[in-house]
Amino acid sequence: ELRRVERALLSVSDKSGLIDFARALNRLGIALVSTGGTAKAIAEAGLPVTDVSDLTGFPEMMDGRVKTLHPKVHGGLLAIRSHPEHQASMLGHGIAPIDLLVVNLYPFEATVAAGKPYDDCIENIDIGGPAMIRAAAKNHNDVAVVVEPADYAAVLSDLEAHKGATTLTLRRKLAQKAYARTGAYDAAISNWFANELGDTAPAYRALGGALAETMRYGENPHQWAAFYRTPDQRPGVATARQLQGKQLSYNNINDTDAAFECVSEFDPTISAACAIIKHANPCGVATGTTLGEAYARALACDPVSAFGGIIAFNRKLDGATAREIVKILTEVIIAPDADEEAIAVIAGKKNLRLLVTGGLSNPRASGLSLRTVSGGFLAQARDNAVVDDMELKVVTKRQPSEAELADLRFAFRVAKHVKSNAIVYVKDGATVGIGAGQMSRVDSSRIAAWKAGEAAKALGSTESLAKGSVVASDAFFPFADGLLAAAEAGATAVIQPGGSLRDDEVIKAADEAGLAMVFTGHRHFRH
Ligand code: 93A
Repeated sequence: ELRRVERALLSVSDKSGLIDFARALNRLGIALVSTGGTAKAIAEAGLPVTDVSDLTGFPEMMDGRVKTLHPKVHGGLLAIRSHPEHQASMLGHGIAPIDLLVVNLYPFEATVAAGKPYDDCIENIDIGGPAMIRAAAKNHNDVAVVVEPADYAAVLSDLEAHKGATTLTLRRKLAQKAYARTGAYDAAISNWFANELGDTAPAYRALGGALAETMRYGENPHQWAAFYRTPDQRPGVATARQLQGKQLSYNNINDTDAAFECVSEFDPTISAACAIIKHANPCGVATGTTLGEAYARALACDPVSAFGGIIAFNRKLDGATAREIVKILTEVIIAPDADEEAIAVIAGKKNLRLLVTGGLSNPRASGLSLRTVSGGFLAQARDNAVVDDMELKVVTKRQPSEAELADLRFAFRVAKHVKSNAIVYVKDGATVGIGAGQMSRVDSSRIAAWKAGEAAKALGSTESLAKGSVVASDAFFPFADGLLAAAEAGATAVIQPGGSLRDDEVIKAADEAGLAMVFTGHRHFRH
């Protein structure tokens, strides 16, 4: 599997490290063939080099567009050395083997990045380079291919260690890199074209998505946007059937997903459930014996924020509930199904979108969660942890009552769907105060408590809804302050992951305040 290198072809735009590498190849007795600029640089360094046009018998022509695209080059790269017919073809046509190919491509990406005009970008699309790279990589059993200066050292040490030969292990690795390079190069060209055309599809094809629709705009009107569907066919916003209403916007789809993923946490055989979402955060989540009751209780948590919200249900939408919903402005309703009466009621609101999914999203299903960062993207497993599967540990002197425990579970289930720092107050299977997205946990605690007071006022009550509630925190309380804010607001029991350095302090504070507290051992950050 060792292959002696007799002849190398070098054709590089990035000439860094070239001369040292060429000199080392020459010292190993390797003959050098090269294209215009590369040959010139090598010759100027005093090294012997053959011009590729002497090899092909053709001048480099058409502004260099055609210089290496010739059977003398491609035959020399592609011929299987041990193949009698390939051997015969080489002999018959005067083709000499090329055992090492050193190419780096016209700087297309850099030309685009420099904001150069259209024609310059086009001229920097390398054709001959990728053709040679792909040919050599295909024939890696006989040929080594180097696509960036960073690999010169590894190739030299292989050659030096094996008396001017390369190992199959190295050639394979180089072939893999070669195709990665040509793949990325073509993707860059395609993305550039897409950008020129205002087409958004190719940028995300790599993620396995198929373009479902382009939207009028993204999160803001100056941002383009499109929706892609992945092969993952879980019931949800991507697979739902829209029965009526305007086209969903970018923000609608994002919020509808948040709403449906949240409500899907609630087993429809146990109770009806409703989640109302604004800006991807729940402003009310509740269970009930009927959807109508669940909706009314979810709405009561924060009726001001719920205006213009998105509503998700875990059961088939009925007419009575639909009649309640249309009393205030709502953007989207999503449910596993809707009965005829509900459909007829919603039909009276032309713009209101009604989506049916055919089922719920399994909260335990695995999946992928993605987000972009500058210059890349982050991928992680879907948060499919469910509080019912967690081992809850009571850490206080007081045990939570059955009713408290049920509410604690409910609260932690909701907290999973609230942006961190998340604090959720719950009473009798309904949220009564939600604090979302604060940089400090104690601020989220205070906001949630304040909202519980506001919700009470809206109901004409002077006693905060947080009185006699339980509270969930998506991550541990680092200090006792957040917990004490919750106790002060009237919470009687707490659920949180635990695991703070100051757990002892926090538990002591809970005991002193007469709270019951359970640890889940699981965190539900959501950013
Ligand atoms: O214009 S090309 O697509 N046509 C070709 O036949 C060809 N062969 C090599 N570009 C071609 N190349 C590229 O030229 C190489 O990939 C390399 O980037 C560049 C080296 O040119 P020079 O040696 O003249 O600096």
